[in-house]
Amino acid sequence: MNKTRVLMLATALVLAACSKQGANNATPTIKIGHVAPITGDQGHLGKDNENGAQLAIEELNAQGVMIGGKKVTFELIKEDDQHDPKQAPIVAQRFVDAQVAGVIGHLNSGTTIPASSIYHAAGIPQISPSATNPVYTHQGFNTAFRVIANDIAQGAALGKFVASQLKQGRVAIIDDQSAYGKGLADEFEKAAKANGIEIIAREAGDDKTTDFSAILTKIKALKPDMIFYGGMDAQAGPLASQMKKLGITARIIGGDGFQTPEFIKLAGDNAEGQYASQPGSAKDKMPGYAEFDKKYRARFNLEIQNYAPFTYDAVQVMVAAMKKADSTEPAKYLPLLPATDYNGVTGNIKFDANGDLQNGAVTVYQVVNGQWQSVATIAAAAPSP
Ligand code: ABU
Repeated sequence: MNKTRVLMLATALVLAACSKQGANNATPTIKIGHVAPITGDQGHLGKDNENGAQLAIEELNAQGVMIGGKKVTFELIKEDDQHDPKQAPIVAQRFVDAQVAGVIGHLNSGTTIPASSIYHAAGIPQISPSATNPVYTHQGFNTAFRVIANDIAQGAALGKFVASQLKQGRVAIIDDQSAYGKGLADEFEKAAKANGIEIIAREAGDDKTTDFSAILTKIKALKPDMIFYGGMDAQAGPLASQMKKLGITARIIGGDGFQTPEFIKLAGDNAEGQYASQPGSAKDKMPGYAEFDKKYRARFNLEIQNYAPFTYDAVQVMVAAMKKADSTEPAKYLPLLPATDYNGVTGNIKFDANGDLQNGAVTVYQVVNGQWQSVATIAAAAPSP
């Protein structure tokens, strides 16, 4: 072999070694899945969730997270399930195939529950920031967690509030037949009856209903003190307006699905005086809410709709477990998630044996002068069974 060939071979070997070393030192990219309805009538809520998760990912990447002796980069893989229970397992399988390290989502109980069995079978940790139906964490899946109080707590708090603070005795219930809307209405009905309230009607639309005139005409004849609505803001907004049009003066009360600026935008003046609850302390009492709100507005030029602080916390909780395990492998960090003790924007996050939030309070808000104002925070009821 002549001198030139020897030199070329040596150079090639050095380059190959350098490139191998480079690959070993390269910043690993860790995929975290996020899923919510990004299109359709809940798109504003889905985007809000996605933005909260995105903000957490950007901050973590800017801080530089060391795991397994390497600086890792997180990438949010974004999916849209259109709040469709049939679409959710398809999206879940896409995440499994993409080998995501964890999933933040889904937004809706009706999608979170069917998707959860796919994540469980694949051993992928799932943290929902917003799905509140108790079934999600009561299926015996060690992969299922949520960072928001469930509807056993929310229904109990609402029943107690209507009876003891508003002192309303005759309530009509309407729900949207979704896992969330019907589930919350069932929990409210139980709690209301236990607190001495008479449920004078139980009616249902679906999660696309925006014309409530037939249901409201029936209910009006029964002269309710209040109407409980189990569902989301895209339906609750028109419901409030149609009540006014029919001359129904009873107030609406419901859960987190419509405790949003979007409800006020849709209902306009008819939002005034209506009530809705939100799991957690009052927003102005959440430890990191004001700072988060500032960062969120600066980054997205939007106001928070609802669960963005919860998705932000969900990402942080997942990454905290990875850091503690010094691994982003689901099998290695999943066992550390149940021991989470994380002080987030929304408060302290600890899970019970089911993966539900421990000690989750519920706050009831009322629209006053076109803004949601907190009127009562009700401590968590008994822990979920
Ligand atoms: N928690 C209300 C909205 C999401 C859901 O549970 O379906």
